[in-house]
Amino acid sequence: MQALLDVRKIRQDFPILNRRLNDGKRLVYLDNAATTQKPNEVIDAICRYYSEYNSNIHRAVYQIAEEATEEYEGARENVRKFINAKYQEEIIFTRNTTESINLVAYSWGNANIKKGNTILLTEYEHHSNIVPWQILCKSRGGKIKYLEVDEDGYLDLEALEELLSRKGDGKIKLVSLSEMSNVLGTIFPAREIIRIAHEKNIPVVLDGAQSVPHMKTDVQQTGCDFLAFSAHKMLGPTGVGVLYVKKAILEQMKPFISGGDMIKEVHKENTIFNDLPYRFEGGTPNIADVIGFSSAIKYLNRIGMDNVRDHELEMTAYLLSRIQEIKNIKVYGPKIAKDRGGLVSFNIEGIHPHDCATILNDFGIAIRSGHHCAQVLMEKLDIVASSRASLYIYNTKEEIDILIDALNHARRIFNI
Ligand code: 7TS
Repeated sequence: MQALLDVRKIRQDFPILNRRLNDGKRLVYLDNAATTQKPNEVIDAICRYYSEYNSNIHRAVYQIAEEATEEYEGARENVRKFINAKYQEEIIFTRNTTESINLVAYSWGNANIKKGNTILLTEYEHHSNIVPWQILCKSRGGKIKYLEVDEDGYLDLEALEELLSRKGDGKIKLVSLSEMSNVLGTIFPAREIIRIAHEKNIPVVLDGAQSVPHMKTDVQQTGCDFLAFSAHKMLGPTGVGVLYVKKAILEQMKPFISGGDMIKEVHKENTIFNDLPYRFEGGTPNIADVIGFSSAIKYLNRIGMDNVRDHELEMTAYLLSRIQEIKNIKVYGPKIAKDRGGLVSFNIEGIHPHDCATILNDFGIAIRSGHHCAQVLMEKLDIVASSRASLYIYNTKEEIDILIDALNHARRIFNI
């Protein structure tokens, strides 16, 4: 079968993949769910901004400031197209997924959550989709309910429908969930979940931190009301996130960060806020990295998000089948590759995940170990930590083989 992506060619675009570690071992980077590597194009775009047209945006009339504004706003248009949003005004640049969700919790939440209202999350959420809601509910007198995830890493949509049908005191006012779990790897049926919620007029926040980088996103098709994601998990720089909000909802929301750039007029006693989306981007934004992110999107568009997904599916199927050859291993999440994104979390009985990651490091392999900012899920799984290997467009089957050999080596060290 012909390879889906020209991975050899792609790898040449990522200078860090030439890095040698520990007596010349090649870096095997398998921590893409934490952050991905950056291609030359992204690094160059950031360099070009600082060396050719560094200036502040949205204010000056001189040429380089106009160039910077044009590139920054061009990035917004690229993001809009990438997720198929209807209007540019619906795209807000933040620092990361965490800030995007905090913006929703603060701005939408404070206006809409009242005493006794319930927010529905799931048990597999990242802390950034739990803590802002806890803080909101503490101050507003709201409650949080968690939709259970089953042993194989799936949600029960009938249980969801039942919960969302509750009337009176326990009525659910908002659903906020991740489209793909950063621990289980499960891809959840966002479109179906949103359809069920919308039947009851309940808005949905989608945490797209793990899904947007790995598959085609179409906010008009899924119908989500809010979508949060981070540039750094999709070849872009750190320090840039996106919040998409449906225009009709955004128009009703109050600003989150206030000060310069988000205003039209300021007087001693009152302020007239700027138009959308600038009203939600107070202060000088991360101009260089937004421009870098725009390059990352162009890079992904050139590859094609369907090809990204197909490549990861092939790699995930291979990783899943090979990792299960290892004795005494417990793999979390769905057994079927197509229900997953490109990550696999696991524990080998008798080896602490941190020891496992440390031994793998001797082989030049980078994986994450720990609670993955998902301690509610860890409690559910009755573990404190796991190891996790996560893939992207530049990973190969050879790298998976290196991982499996290293895991077997770890087993031998521990006599397991
Ligand atoms: N939501 C999910 C599902 C995530 O996986 C992460 C980051 C976030 C939100 C927060 O993103 P941030 O850009 O604001 O930090 N997940 C991980 C991870 O799994 N390992 O490191 C970061």
